[in-house]
Amino acid sequence: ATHPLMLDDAERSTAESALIQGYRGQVGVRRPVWFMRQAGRSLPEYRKLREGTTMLESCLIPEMASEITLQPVRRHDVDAAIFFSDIVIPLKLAGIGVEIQPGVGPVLDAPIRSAEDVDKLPELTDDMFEPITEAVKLTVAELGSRPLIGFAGAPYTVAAYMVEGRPSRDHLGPRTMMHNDPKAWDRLMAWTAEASGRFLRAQIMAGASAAQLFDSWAGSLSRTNYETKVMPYSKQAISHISDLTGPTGIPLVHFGTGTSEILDLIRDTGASVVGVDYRLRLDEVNRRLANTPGPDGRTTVPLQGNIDPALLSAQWDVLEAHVRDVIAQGAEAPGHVLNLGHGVPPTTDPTVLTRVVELIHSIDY
Ligand code: 1CP
Repeated sequence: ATHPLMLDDAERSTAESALIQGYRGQVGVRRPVWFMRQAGRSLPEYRKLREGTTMLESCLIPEMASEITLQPVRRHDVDAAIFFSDIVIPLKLAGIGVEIQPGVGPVLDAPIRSAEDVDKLPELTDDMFEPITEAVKLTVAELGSRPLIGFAGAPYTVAAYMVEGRPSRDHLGPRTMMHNDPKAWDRLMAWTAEASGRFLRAQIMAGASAAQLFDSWAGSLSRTNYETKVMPYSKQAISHISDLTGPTGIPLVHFGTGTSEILDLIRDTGASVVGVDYRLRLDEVNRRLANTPGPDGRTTVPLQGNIDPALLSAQWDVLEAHVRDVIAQGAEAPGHVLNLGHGVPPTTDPTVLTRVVELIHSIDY
């Protein structure tokens, strides 16, 4: 009990096998669960530690990023840590003016509007990820064998922020640019693919044992636009780690919201696990994948999701029934790791998350 996570060796290896086995479609020692945005504003210990430090600064101070990553693991006994960082960190590290405005999200000093803007994007290097490498190493040392999940934004979601300059609902800017100035679009997407690919690789090389690509806004695209204007660059980002992934390598989760019409394409970028939002039942997701084999012949794959974040504020019996239903639906897939259908809302009572983890771990597996 001197370990910072206060777990003995047996408990730590339990947690490791649970997640990685879940991602591989094997039944491990317990039913695995973690939450997108499990670190952050729902936790009072996070708000206290962050006082006086901006969001992106906190990501670049290795001791702080590491401590914030560990907080939800200690508190909730989730089966994985997700590295505390942000999808715009590679931009910041490359020297692009970007901040996270409280209550808003990522805001760029100079949005990318033209081919000239794209041409001026800085060069990417491996040493720029030094603070990330250091933070991951510190975190992995503290975690013992409990897995750390590394992540990056997919090229489209990152490009959407770069073109809009801030969060937007309809993503009109990038959706116009991909048709109106396809050459600039291709160069922008090639740049973001490289930035995200290198960011992922840096985290894995420093010790992350799984990875997740977030294409949070892919659902704003038509299937055709996703397939022709976006998917090739998601594949390009993934190609930076393809020597490390594969059936016995690092599991790679590919998550997006509103992806019901492109689930097969989300799988066919090369991910081993499909992350699903709360809009579609997991049994239906599994059916759609079964009916749309990929070029590599794969059909169903292990799924991650999809507890509706809205139900975290519901009465316990309502939430419990929902969690049990999600587990029943997930049983049809060849593997299932519990998560939310999107991030933890900042107003969530963290004791509810702890109770959800306890519930999931208590149900026969
Ligand atoms: O001050 C704060 O606490 C700011 C809130 C915050 C946090 C905690 C932001 C700003 N980013 C983060 C951390 C973060 N971002 C993590 C940490 C690990 C964890 O999950 O615990 C991760 C994985 C991300 C990834 C991220 N950032 C995504 C993909 C996931 C998703 O939610 O769809 C996206 C879209 C972003 C952009 C972003 N950063 C921050 C905000 C509020 C947003 C979204 C803004 C919008 O709605 O467009």
